[in-house]
Amino acid sequence: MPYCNKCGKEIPNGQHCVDCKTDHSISKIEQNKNTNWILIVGIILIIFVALFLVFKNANVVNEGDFTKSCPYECCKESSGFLVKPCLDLYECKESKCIAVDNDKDGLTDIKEKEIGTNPNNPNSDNDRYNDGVDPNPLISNSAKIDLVFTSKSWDWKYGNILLSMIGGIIIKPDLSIAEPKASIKVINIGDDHTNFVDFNIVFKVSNTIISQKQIHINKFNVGDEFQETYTQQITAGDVPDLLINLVQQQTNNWGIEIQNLNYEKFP
Ligand SMILES: [Ca+2]
Ligand SMILES: [Ca+2]
Ligand SMILES: [Ca+2]
Repeated sequence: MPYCNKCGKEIPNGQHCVDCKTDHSISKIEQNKNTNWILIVGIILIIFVALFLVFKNANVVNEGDFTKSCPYECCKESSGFLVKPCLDLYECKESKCIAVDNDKDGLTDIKEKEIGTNPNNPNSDNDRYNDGVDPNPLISNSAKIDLVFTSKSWDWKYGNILLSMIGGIIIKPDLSIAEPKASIKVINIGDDHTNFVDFNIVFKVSNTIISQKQIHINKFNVGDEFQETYTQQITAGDVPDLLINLVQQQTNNWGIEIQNLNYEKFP
């Protein structure tokens, strides 16, 4: 039986294609052809859109590998995968996002922002302890030395004063003419130790320094107490003639003082 392209079907013998009662404007075959084209164009469009999205999301494409997306929490440039960065204040370490500790003081930058310490300074309050171990990282720890006299005395040896000189001239300069004595108590009432405490005990007569002792204490912890009694032998040769005369006339005018107290301090 003859086939009519216009009708899209066979026509009985004796009839002609022109006799088809079908609308011949678009045959079924042409309709099928058009449908196929629409499908092909649609698929191509979908492929283009998919490729566009893939390349848009890739920040850096590694040489020789354009498709491997990062299967981990993060991937660095040299990882062999597409770069996948971490959030701000985190860094990629062994494919994991780890919070940054820029100044390496044991506190992350996130934590330092939270508590107000400086993420770029390991010791925000400039004391002995870094932020990560400092119980008060914004308040400087420091020793505070309290030093008091518990007693003072000055033992004049009047007999020796008389024996040590004749007519205002010292004849026995090694003779002890006085023995001042000072008992002190030192306490660290601060919140940090100090590696040293230095001070002088100064012995005076009529405001003239006639002798002094230099005291040094090694490491002194918080709450430590130190008590000591210091004596100083003063010989006739230690003091000028004038002072000996003064001592003979005014022996009560003496004084013992602490001077130049120094220890480790932090701002
Ligand atoms: Ca830190
Ligand atoms: Ca810090
Ligand atoms: Ca500190």
